[in-house]
Amino acid sequence: MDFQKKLEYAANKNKSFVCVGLDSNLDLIPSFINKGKLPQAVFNKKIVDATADLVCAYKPNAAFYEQNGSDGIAALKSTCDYIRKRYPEIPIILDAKRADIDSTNNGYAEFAFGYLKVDAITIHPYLGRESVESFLKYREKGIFVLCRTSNQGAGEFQDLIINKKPLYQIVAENVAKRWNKNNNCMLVVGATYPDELRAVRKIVKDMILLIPGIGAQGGDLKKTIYSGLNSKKKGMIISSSRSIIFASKNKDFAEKARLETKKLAEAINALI
Ligand code: OMP
Repeated sequence: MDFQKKLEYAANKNKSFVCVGLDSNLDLIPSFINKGKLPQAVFNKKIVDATADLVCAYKPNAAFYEQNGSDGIAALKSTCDYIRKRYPEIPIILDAKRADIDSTNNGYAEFAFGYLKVDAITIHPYLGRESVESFLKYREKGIFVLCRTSNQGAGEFQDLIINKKPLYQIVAENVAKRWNKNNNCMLVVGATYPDELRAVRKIVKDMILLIPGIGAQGGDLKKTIYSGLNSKKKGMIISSSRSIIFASKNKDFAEKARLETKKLAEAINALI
């Protein structure tokens, strides 16, 4: 099943727009888990078991695994395998923000789609369409292109006016018009900038938007939902990491993660 179909199925089944970000920083996971083998994988599996009926996707961020070398990569692989086997209906988005010249991208894509077997990846657009063909050619995968990011300094480049338009809007236009030949492109827009989110939504109409920034980064949920929904009242993946997975550092961490996920999913559904 291709990424978008899988996403739609999981979102409908679980009635959820919520993606749980598996940003399982080894320094922040409960100390009683941290002592065993591949603690990040042990932690993730418990979070996944507690939330799998409440989400539309999972998004592990590669940074938190790479920082721990081979054990981190093994934990990431073990997490992806676990989700794929136990919850095959739920798509995995690898947050890796890759993109380089073509030959290098083949290596990145092979790691994500060949080795980890994830359903989607995040990439940045800076090198242009020709270079990211190595990702776009995977028709059945989701390719999330950074468009307007959630960080404070996002505007330094992304808001620069070129031909009377901010750069992030040109990214949205190009991805929609020139990059999306295989209908597998999507955009990343931060919840911390609802006005920019609305502007992107006007450009891409029905395209799926990955929207991080709710929770720890303080994005406004109501403004995000009203700005991000498409004409079918769909088209959003609302991703939150720390406020869910680190809701408790005690034995009840998975239970608390479930509560936070449920709270967010219900709050979103109440606004639609
Ligand atoms: P929390 O702030 O803990 O919910 O984590 C946000 C996650 O989303 C992190 O993994 C970030 O790397 C990622 N993210 C952003 O925070 N801002 C962006 O603009 C884009 C992303 C992303 O691509 O997911």
